Amino acid sequence: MQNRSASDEPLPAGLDGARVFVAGHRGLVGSAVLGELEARGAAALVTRTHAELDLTDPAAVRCFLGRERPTHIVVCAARVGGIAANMRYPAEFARTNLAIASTVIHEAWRAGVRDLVYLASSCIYPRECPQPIGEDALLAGPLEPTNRPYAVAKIAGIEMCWAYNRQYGTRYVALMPCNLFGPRDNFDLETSHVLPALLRKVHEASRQPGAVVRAWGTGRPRREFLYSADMARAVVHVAGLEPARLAALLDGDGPPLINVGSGEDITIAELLDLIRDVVGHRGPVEWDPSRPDGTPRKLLDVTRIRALGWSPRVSLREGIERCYEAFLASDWAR
Ligand code: GFB
Repeated sequence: MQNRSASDEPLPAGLDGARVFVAGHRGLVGSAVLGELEARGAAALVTRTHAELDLTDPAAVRCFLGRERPTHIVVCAARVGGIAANMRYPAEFARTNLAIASTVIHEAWRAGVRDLVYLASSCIYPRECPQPIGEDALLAGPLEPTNRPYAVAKIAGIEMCWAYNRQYGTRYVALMPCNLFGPRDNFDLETSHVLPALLRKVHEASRQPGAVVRAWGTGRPRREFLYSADMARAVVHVAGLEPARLAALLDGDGPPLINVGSGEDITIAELLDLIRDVVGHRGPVEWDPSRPDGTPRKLLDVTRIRALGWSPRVSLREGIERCYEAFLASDWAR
């Protein structure tokens, strides 16, 4: 089962007759967005694999957009990873994400694409922020050092969306999701995010009596999680807003930012307990404080997306159950 989606919702009016390019359609979010659009009967969807189109190559992207002429672009493509990947590959995280933003946003405008949804992340906000974090916290303080190159690259993309809206009258919107998870997640233990990593560790320990689950850090940081299919519903909802509602959103003083989250966070230790419960693991757990905790907390203020009419449907427990099902059916479990 991949990306079971909320297909009972109609295609929003703003996407009637749209031709949507989903950039990064094989990733965690991009595959969910594609599934959601297909389930809602979107007629014209355009995709390219990484091998077919390099999104950091302006000439290739120009040629592709000129040929395919999408009306909407959803930018899910990115170089992403968990706390260890961010620390190990800072140059790639900075360079690739900057290049994707600068290429795709600029070429979208050149090709006359009026509507674009750009995905960033809650780690773009300052490390020490009043909680929950409102969209106005952008650039209000120093960033979390473990993911600063990634965050700066994503902030550059947000600023481009805003700048192009102001100078060229485009309607480019940036979504800030909390920590996402779901089918097609990365379960590699050194590069993944915490939820898939712990799901795999707990699964493997549950198959070997007495095996220890080794979790990183202190377990005390708090994180907010959202299931990928719910994120996809948010993307489709925002991409499909009627022009007047979108214009009202973009007319404000601040950047065209919208937080997307469940509205609740839990500690990493609580997350581990929940995962052990879903998997049925009773064995020992050890914490490795030599591994970084990262930011202490990043709970998003989701007032804006709620006011636009979106709310999540999948609870954290149900999401973990679905994700575990997908993991068991994947090559990662072999
Ligand atoms: O999900 P995660 O890797 O990244 O880690 P961030 C979240 C928390 O889980 C940290 C702890 O406190 C980790 O120390 N943790 C415990 C683990 N056990 C594990 C484990 O086995 N693997 C992993 N990966 N973590 C990322 C940013 O930050 O969040 C990205 O680096 C992005 O840029 C993403 O914004 C959403 O939540 O700390």
